[in-house]
Parts: sequence; C-alpha cells; structure tokens
Amino acid sequence: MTKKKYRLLFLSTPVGALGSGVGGGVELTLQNAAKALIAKGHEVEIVAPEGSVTDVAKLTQIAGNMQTSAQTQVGANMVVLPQNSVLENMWNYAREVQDQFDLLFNFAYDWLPLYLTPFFNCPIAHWISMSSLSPVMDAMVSKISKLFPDAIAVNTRACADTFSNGDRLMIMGKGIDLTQYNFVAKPEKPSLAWVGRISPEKGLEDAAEAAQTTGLALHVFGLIQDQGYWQQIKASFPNAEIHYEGFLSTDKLQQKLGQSSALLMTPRWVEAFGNAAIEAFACGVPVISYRSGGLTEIVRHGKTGFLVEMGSVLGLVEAIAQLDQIERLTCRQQVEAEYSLEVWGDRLEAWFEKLINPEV
Ligand code: HBI
Repeated sequence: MTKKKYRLLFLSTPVGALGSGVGGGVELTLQNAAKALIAKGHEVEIVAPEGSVTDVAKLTQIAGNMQTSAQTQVGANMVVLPQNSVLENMWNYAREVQDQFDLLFNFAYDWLPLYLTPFFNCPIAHWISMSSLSPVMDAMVSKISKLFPDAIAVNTRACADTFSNGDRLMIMGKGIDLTQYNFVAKPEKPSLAWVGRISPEKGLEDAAEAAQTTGLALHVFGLIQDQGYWQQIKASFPNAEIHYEGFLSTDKLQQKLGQSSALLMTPRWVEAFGNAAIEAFACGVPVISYRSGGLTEIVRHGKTGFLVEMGSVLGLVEAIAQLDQIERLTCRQQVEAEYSLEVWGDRLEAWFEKLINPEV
C-alpha cells in the first residue's frame, strides 16, 4: 500500500547557524535525514538560527541569542538559557505552525525541547546527538523517555548506555549520501587525517603525536573551536607535519579525505557516533580509533580499520604500521551495506510511523 507522505518540521541545533560548523556532526545528520526522507516523498522544512544556509529543504531562519554549548555544562544540575534565546524563539515558531505538520524532529541537545514535548499537540521526535554530559539533561531524557516511549533516538547503543534509562532510547544509526563520496583505491602518497571540532574532548594532541612519531603528514579538518588548545598542540609537537585544512563542505572534505592512508579518531569522551568514520569509509579510508563509544560499533577491527586502547598513542602508531592489512574497498562496502541514505531513510520513516500512528 502507498505509504502516507508526512509533513516534517526539523528544528536544528541552537548553538550555531546551520553550515557554520559550530553544530559539528549534528549539522550533517540533520541534512542527511532531510535528504533521506525527501527521497522517500516526505516534505521537510528546517528551522534554524539566523545566518543558516542549506540546499536540502525549505529553511526558516529564527533570530535570537545562541545557546550555551552543552560541552560547557558538563556535570551541570541547572539549565542555562540566554535572554531572547534562539532556542526559545525556534520553539515558539514551532508552537505557532505545529498544526501544519505531522511530526516535529528536534536536533537540539537541550533541556527545553524535551520539556516541551507534552505541551505540543504534534508528536515530537528527539535526536540526542551526544552521550550523557549533565545530570539536568539526563533527568529530562529519562522523564520524557518514560512519558513518550520511542520518542528519543541516539546514534549507537554505546551512546544510549551513557544515559540512566538508555534501554528506552531508540538506536537509529546514521546515513550519508554515498553519491557525494568518491572511492579512492590508492592515495598518491601516505598521510593521516583527523576530522572534528577542534576542542579538548576530541583529543587532537594524540593524533599530532602519532604524526610526529611516524613522520607522516597529518591533515586536520574542522572548525577551530578552542584556539588556545590548537596553539598548544602545535607548540607541543613542533616536529609534527600538521596541515590545517579548515572546515570544508562535504565535497571538498571528501576530495582530500580520500587521499589519506587512515583517519585517526582520538575521542577523549564517549564519542556518540563519529560521522567522520563513515565519511572516511565511503572514500575507502580505513579508520584507526580509540575503543570508545559508538566507534566500537562502526569500525571492524582488522577489516575496515583498527580499534586501539583509549588514550594509547603507541596503539595508534602500531595500527598505522599495519594499514597494508586493510583492503580499502571493504571500507566502502561496509558503508554501502549499513550507512546509506536509503537504509537510514527506511529506519527513520518506520520510527516516525510509530510516533504518528501509535498502536492504540
Ligand atoms: N550544545 N546546548 C547545546 N545544544 C546543542 O544542540 C549542541 C550543543 N553542543 C554541541 C552540539 N549540539 C553538536 O556539536 C553535537 O550535537 C554534534
């Protein structure tokens, strides 16, 4: 039977404009979710802070002051909201237009949208894009996951397990648009890559040390969120050949990423998912990662890369020496089988079906 076509309102992260890179991986997640669902015939409108840009769906920009990043609220038992908050204004807009939609899809890692769930007539799906960071956020995740079973999703089981009621969260995986990534069978010369927001919880210093030890060039992609941290890394590893490539569009990122011998992932926290890992695989680039969080469910040790002990630079160096064991095509094949937009779109659609037409 022909599936109903849904009208979906996506609400982006309030920490930065869509396309600025401040929102990190969740910007890619939101845009890929929109593409996956539009490809299946559903309508999507995106609500995001002023200054946002997107070419995947209709965009409504909302004014207001950016939200304090949750990384600065680790351990917090109080919620922080600026005056005239863009988050407050985005959800006021959602309240006004909710009757034009079948479902709201929230991408903010924030207390307010979760709290508002029972106040809306329209069902709300929440995408929790990071592992547990604060008790005040955990408590609201638990409360809403009890009130609205199936309303909250995370990327991986590892991420869900960092929350007190992780068993109530939906494990939704991730998807990328594979047509945007070109497979590179053999890079021109050996080099390493690192992708992510440049911020202490991402452990870039370990990748710099591995580059200095192996003498391989390290290409760094992503927004410099903490300038002091970045300067300190360069000062700590003066003999490492580090090339800062900036925060690039997917097309430019994949062009350069494909030339790497391996992507190093060095999270100092429970990495929710690591978009970069599946982007690297899509280009045929193996991933060498700390055995942390969602990455343990993505990297096939010895097949599509290596998982090494958390914080072990020596482990990274040893894995780099074994890269010729990895068949680069296997990396591409894993993404095609598990992380394509089609596979993810089916999963998202089934999830929304449950929230829009809950079995009575
Ligand atoms: N902090 N308060 C807040 N809200 C977000 O949506 C948010 C954040 N910090 C980081 C972030 N989102 C994204 O970079 C990650 O979800 C990927």
